[in-house]
This record gives sequence, structure tokens and C-alpha cells, in this order.
Amino acid sequence: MHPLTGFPKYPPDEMARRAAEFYREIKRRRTVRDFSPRPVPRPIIEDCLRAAGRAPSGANLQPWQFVVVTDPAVKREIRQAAEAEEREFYERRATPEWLAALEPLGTDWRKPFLETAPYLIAIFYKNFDLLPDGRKVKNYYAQESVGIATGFLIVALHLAGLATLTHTPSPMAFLNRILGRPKNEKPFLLLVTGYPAEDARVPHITKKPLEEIAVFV
Ligand code: IYR
Repeated sequence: MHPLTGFPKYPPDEMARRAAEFYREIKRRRTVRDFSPRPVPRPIIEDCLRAAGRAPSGANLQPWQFVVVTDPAVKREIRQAAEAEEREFYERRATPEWLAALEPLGTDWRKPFLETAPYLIAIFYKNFDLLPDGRKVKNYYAQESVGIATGFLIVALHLAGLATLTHTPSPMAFLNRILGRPKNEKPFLLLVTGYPAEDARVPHITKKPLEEIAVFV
């Protein structure tokens, strides 16, 4: 153990200003489904991934794997596989209740953004790691940890000026096949990122107010 260094000590008014400023910024974030093909410099994505990698995790085992896809042929393969699953979902698997819940978002099985957006970041969680000799090392709270890292990544991309879409075709096992990932890596979600299209449209949605999402006891 060694002393905690570099922890900022802001006066309360500075803390309040910073909290309010972050809220004002993150309030602007919208999930986008219409992406521009405009390229995004790779170092931006790399820094956002570094930020994601700073997330806390069970026993600090960092049970995540990010696979960044830019190759148009791989994107096309992912789109085709995702659309096949999504078609099944929208036309057969989804309950009427689920479809009704999605209605305001205007989503359907078509996922052109999987080819249009410059980056698809496939995020995997690992319940265990595999050592080179084949032994397994157990990870703890893998899904929670990867959920937190994904949150960091979404915020980092937003702050960098990029739009994101958390896409969850289900099931997502095709990602292991297409991306050649080992079986201990389970797909968590597909994060689509890039600039929004000039004519991007978003649904009218509301967020619950503080009183509905938090209690102080
Ligand atoms: N995976 C499907 C359906 C879908 C499900 C939820 I929950 C959403 O918030 C949005 C979509 C799709 O991506 O269209």
C-alpha cells in the first residue's frame, strides 16, 4: 500500500460548479441511430478506450475485451448477422409488450448504421481468463465491471464529441465467430460510434426526474 496522491481538493462551490457542469454536458447526450460515414481519427478512439480501461472492476481483474472494427468487409458481415437475428426478434421472438415498449424509439430489424458508422466497438466480458497453459483464472463481477467500463467509454466518446449507440442484437454469439474471439469472451454489447449524420433524427424521450430515481434515507 502507498499514500493516495493526486486526489483533488476542491472548495464546495467549485465542486458544485463541476457537478452542475458535468450534468449539463451529459444531459445533452442522445443515442443516435443515423451515423455519418465521416472518419474519426483513431487516437481519439484509443484515448476513449484507455478511459474505459480505468473503470473499477472486481478484484481489479479488468475482465473486458474491446474489439474495434473499422474494416468494411467485417462491418458488413456483422450487419448481416445482426440483421438476421433482429429480423427473427422483431418478426417472431419479441412479445407484443416488448414491441410496444420499442414503438416510441422507431427501431426495426434494419441496421444500416452497422456499415455506415466508422467504428463498431464489440465489448466482451470474461467470467474467467485463460492462462497460456490452459488454466482458468476466475474473474469476479465480470458483467458489473464491464457495464461500468462501458459507461466510462460512452461518456468519454460523448465528451470527445462523438455519438454512440448501444446495440444489443440478441443472441450475439456471431460476434465470437466473425471476430475470432475465444469462448471465454462473452459479447456484452456492440457500441456504434462516429459523428451523427447531418439529418440525424432522434425520438422524443424524457428522463425520470431525481425524485423518481433516488431517495435519501
Ligand atoms: N435489439 C433490438 C431491439 C431493441 C431492444 C431494446 I430493450 C432497445 O432499447 C432497443 C432495441 C434492436 O437493436 O433493434
